[in-house]
Amino acid sequence: MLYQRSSALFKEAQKYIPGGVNSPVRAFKAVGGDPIFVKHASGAYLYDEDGNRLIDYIASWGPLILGHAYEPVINAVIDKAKKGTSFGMPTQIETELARLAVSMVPNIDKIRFVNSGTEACMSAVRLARGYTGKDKIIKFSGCYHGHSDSFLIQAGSGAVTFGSPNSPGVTQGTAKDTLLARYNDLESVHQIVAANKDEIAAVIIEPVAGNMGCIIPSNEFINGLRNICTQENILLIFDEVMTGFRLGRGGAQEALNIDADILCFGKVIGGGLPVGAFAARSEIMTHLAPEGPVYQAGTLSGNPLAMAAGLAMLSELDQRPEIFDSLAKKTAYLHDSFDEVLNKKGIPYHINRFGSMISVHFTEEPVTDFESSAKGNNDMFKKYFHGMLDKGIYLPPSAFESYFLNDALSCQDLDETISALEGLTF
Ligand code: HOZ
Repeated sequence: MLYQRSSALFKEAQKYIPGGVNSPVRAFKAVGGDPIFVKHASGAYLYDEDGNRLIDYIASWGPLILGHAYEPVINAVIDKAKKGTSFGMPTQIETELARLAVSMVPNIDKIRFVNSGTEACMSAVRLARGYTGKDKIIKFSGCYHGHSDSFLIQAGSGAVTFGSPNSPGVTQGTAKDTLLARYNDLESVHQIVAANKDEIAAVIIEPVAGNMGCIIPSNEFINGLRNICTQENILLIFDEVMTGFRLGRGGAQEALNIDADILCFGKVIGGGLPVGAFAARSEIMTHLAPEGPVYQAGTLSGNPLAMAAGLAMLSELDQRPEIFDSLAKKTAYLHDSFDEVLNKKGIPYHINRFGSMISVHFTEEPVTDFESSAKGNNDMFKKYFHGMLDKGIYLPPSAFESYFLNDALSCQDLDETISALEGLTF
C-alpha cells in the first residue's frame, strides 16, 4: 500500500504540532514509519488520505464499539448541534445520560461528567482523598490512568512506549504520594499497605488492563484487592475508561463480579465525542462540589453534543445487550484462529483476551503484568504490525495497547485479518 499523502501530511503537521500528533502513541514511534492520516471512516473501516481502506481494530482506542459513523449517534449529534453547541448551563440531556448510566452500572447512585478519562481519574482520586482524609494512593506498574501528574509513575500506554513512564515535570512532592504495586501480585499490595498504615486513600486499577497490552487479573488478585481495601478503609477505584460499557452493560464490575467504590469512565460513554465521567454511591458523591467541599468543574463538562452522542450510544447498548456477547464471540474466533496460524509458524507468542479486548505478545512467557509484557520482542511486533498494515489491517501501533473490536466487523473482515496473518513472514 502507498502512504505518500499521509507522509506528506505528517511532515507538515510536525512543523506546527509537537511530534506531528496530539497524542504520542499515534506517531508510530514504537513501530517506525509514518502514521496514517485518516480521511473518513465508516463501520469497521478506516479510509486514509491515500485512498486505502483499512480494517480497524482500535475503534478510536475503544469508544466506537458499534463501528465508525454509527447512524443513530451521528444523527443525535447533528440534531443537537443545530440547537446550539455549548451553554455552560444545565441541560436536561445531562440528567438523561446520568440516569441511564446509573441504571446500567452496579454500585453507583450519582455520576459527574467531565471531558476525558484523564479528568475522570484525577478527579476520582481527589474525591477519594477528600472523602477519606488520607493522601496516598496505590497504582500498578503498567496501568495508565491518563496523563495527570499523580499517575505518571511507571505508567503504561504511550508513556512507556516513549520511555517516560515517570515523566519529567512531575514533582517529587506529587510522586511520593503514589505508591507502586505489581499487577496480579497481592503480596506487593499487602506490603505497601502495611508500610503505610492509615495513610492510603485509594487503590486505583484498570480491572482488566489495556495499557500494557490486554492483561487479565486473576480471581485471587482482584478479590484479594477488594478485601484489603474493605479491611483497611481504602477506596477501590476501578478505572473503567476502557472496560466500561464494553465488557458488558455493567462493565468490569459485572464481568468480574467485584464491587468497586468509585468508577471512572471515558471512551464508550461518549460515543466517540470527548466525555469522561466518575461515579460512586451517594455517600461518596455528596462530598463533591457544589454539594460538598471537593472541588471539580469544567466549561465543557456535560456538553450537549457529547451528551447526545453518549446517550445514543448507551441507549443502543442498553436495548441490545446481546452485542457484548456477539463481540466476545468474534474476539474468541480471532483468538483461536490466530493461535492456529501462529502455532503453525512456530513463533513464540501469547495472546490475552477478555470480552472484546485482545492483544498479541511475542514472548514465551504468559503475560500477567508489566514486567512480562515488557519482555515481548518488539522487532517481531514491528514486523507483525507493518505486515498486517500492508494487507489493510490497522492494529494498535504499540505492543503496550489493547485491540478493541467493534460490532461492525463482519465474519468476512475477521477472515481477511486471519488470511493477512497467514501471509506474514516474520
Ligand atoms: N492513550 C491512548 C491509548 N491507551 C491513546 C490515545 C490516542 O493516541 O488517541
